[in-house]
Amino acid sequence: MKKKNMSCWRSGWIVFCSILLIACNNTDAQSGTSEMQADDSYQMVDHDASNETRALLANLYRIKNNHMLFGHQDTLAYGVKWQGEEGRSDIKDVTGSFPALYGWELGGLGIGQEANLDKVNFANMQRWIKEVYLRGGVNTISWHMYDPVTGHNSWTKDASVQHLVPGGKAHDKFKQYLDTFVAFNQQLKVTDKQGNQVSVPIIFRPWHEHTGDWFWWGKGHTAEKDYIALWRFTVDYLKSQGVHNLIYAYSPDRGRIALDNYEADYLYGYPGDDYVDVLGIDTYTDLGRDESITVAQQKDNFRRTLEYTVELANKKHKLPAVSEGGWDGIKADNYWTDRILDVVTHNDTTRQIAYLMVWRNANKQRENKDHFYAPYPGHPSADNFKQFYADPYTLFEDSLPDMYRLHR
Ligand code: BMA
Repeated sequence: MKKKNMSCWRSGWIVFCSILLIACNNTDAQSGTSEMQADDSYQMVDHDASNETRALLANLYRIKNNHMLFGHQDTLAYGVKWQGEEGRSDIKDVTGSFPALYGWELGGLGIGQEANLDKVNFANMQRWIKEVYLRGGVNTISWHMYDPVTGHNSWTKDASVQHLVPGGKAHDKFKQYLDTFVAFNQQLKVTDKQGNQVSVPIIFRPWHEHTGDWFWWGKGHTAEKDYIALWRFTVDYLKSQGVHNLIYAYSPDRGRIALDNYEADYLYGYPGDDYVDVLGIDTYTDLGRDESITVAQQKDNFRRTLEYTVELANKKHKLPAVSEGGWDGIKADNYWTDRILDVVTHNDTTRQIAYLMVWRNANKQRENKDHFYAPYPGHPSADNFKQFYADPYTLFEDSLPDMYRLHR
């Protein structure tokens, strides 16, 4: 168990649960609805979302004012200096705990590959997703989809989205791509401790970074209305196929959002409040990449990014998150406490960010490049990361409450 202030966490949780119990009893008495609907300040995209999926979102909301889940992409699949070792993660190697949030990537699924674009076998991914759930962790999935029209990978500027949306010439083909996810998702079923069959809840983050122009669904070569139609169709289609374990995360890229025009830039392509559960932001820009400005300026920009995202999320009754980001190579020894913790805990607004996920630790032997966003044993920021881990504000898997049940 994480050596942080667990007693404080527990007592806070007990107080919260007591309040919730009263609220639930009232709700039950008045309307006959279940405890899952006790919080009515937001509506889920999927009105038929499973109880576990509802509970996950509700628990993220409840946690977000006091804690932030830390996430890492591909953490179980490989690390900077290892691959193919079950139960290993660079985060666990450094802290003793797995991260609270696990990112996974589907690129290659639509074209029938056995492994994704980063050579992560899909069957292994499914097994890990289920293991994570049973351990109490949270899973999130992105999709660098190959272009169904041209066959090119995501990083093309082909104007294809217009052909995928309803009425487009490749619409049926696009549905087949989505069907590969439906089939993938059908395998994400586990038997929980009570003996129930559960579809593992997933924070699904399609069509990310569309404010940039590097993906074929990005700004510049995709009309805004087509992007919106693409997103809405994706959601409507998945629901129509009986998929009810998803929380939908929107995640534009901060690099193409002007801080002075944040809301308008952020909402470019926004599919509407009925289609989004999480207001995410992908930011590398604020977290080290932009070395042309001082550290103080970057931190100030990050603070503003967080504040604007949280404020907008609160206005729209959505969950705010840093859906993806970090600094390739982590080139500051005090990175975790200085560049991240110090800013996310800056004030009552920034503190409301629900989770922050850093990108993957590419395996050097396999990919022949330095490309990592989390520390590993021996990295100069590893000790600093232990401080980040020990801070009561950050949540790793070993300090998560049960995320899949509303606590009575
Ligand atoms: C990018 C890089 C690529 C990778 C892609 C999908 O940010 O990490 O190497 O293929 O994400 O995971």
